[in-house]
Amino acid sequence: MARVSDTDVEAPARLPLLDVGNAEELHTSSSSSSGSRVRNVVAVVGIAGLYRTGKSFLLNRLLGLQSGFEIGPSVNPCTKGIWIWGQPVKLAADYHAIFLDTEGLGSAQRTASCDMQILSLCLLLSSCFIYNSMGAIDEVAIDDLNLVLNLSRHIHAGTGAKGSPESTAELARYLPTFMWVLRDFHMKLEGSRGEAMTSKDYLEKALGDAPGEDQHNELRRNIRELFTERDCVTMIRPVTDEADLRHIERKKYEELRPQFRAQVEEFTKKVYMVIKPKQVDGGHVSGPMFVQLASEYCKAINMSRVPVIKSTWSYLIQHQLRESLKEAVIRYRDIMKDRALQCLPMRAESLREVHKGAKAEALQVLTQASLEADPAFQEYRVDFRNRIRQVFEEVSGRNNVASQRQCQDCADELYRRIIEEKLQQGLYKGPGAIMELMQDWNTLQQQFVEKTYGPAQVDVLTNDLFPRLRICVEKLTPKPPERGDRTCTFSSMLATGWK
Ligand SMILES: Nc1nc2c(ncn2[C@@H]2O[C@H](COP(=O)(O)OP(=O)(O)OP(=O)(O)O)[C@@H](O)[C@H]2O)c(=O)[nH]1
Ligand SMILES: [Mg+2]
Repeated sequence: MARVSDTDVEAPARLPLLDVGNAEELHTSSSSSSGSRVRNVVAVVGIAGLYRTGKSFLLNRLLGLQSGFEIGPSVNPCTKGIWIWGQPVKLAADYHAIFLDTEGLGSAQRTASCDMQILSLCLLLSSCFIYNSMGAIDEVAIDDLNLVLNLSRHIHAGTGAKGSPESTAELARYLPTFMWVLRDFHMKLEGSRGEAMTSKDYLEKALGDAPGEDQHNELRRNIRELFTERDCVTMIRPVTDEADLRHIERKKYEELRPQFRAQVEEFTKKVYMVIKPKQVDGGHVSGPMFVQLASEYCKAINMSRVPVIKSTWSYLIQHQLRESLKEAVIRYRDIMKDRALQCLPMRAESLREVHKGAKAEALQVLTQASLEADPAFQEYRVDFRNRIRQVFEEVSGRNNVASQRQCQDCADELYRRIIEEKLQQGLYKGPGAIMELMQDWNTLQQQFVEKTYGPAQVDVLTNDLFPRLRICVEKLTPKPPERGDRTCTFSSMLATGWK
């Protein structure tokens, strides 16, 4: 089973994701960017429930810790806003789980509307939602969860036509797996005829319609319809002694009641089994998108708007794709700068190789948010191709200029040193003059090819050096005295011999 991650052991353990201000407005905390350290896909485990019911303690146990998220010993609410565990748990190479601890619901310090916002946000952000409550699932417990009944008034899926009422089923598509944890549960799980029952059977039974309880049945139906993937676990009290219970984090895990530990381990196993990547509309949510999502939902809530999942998500996808495209082009540019621009001139094939490598690395940046399945991705892919083509053409152009300069300088230097000086000193003479010139030309050509790179090589050779050679040959060739007696011309020379 996965345990506390090795992604960033230096990271502070718990960090605020969302603060609740004095006017109960929501702020995304600056340290929330910790979530964006995970570039890949995330699973999000969120816990919510009434205040002072051991939520933070339980979340710590999911992380294999006795103290992690803050646990308070008094009656005063302890967790405020929404907190994130700063060290994501690695589930696979490119897949991490992040954990959200939320402020308890129902405290005297908050209004029902603020509770609703915290619950909505936790539901919207999680892929596995743990609902924590004390004791059995009775009418009180169902009542306590009645906030869920109002959920569709506080969140819109945004799938239906504008203005048309939204069905519970539409919203359910966007809701996480639901795990109801019953704390201090000491009853025996058995059916009416004494048959053994699993905790899931118990949940299903408790959520079934009861005759003559129309109002509660509506709540039950709502819970059933909203959370189609659901399960339940029960736990006894972790310790029997009240004083120990108050400072539970000070006790060693091994000192907790064995049955409680077995139940916690069963619960942990279940959570890690049902945990799944956070998805919206089939698109996976990456760390940075998760932080953005939290921020956009907060903005909507603060502006007294109802967060609309679908439009927030498409806005975020566009935003993320724009960011990924920008980063990908920067990565391509940086690689081309380091591996090409610093080394100009280069052979055209070498430049193409560098381009291929840079493009592959940049493509990884473009796809790291795992949004390839989104229809908008193709558009950005085309844009990416065009932009890197532009950069490549720019680098190729600079390679041409650098190559031209290098080839020209080299051609001038070699020609002056190997041929021109000898020509001026009249050292090519007699019948062997042309032959000697051709030997020097071979040396020049060999050195030129060794010392120069890039696309201008052939151009300088054919359009600069060859004409110079032709002029030399013509200078050294005596004028043909008679028609038909052409001892040596440039073209006959090419036919006879030099490479
Ligand atoms: N009865 C009981 N108390 C528990 C259990 N687990 C933890 N506690 C105690 O409950 C108190 C609150 O624990 P927390 O984990 O801070 O509870 P919380 O739900 O996160 O509290 P808020 O953040 O204030 O909503 C502490 O004194 C814990 O020792 C449990 O299973 N049963
Ligand atoms: Mg807490």
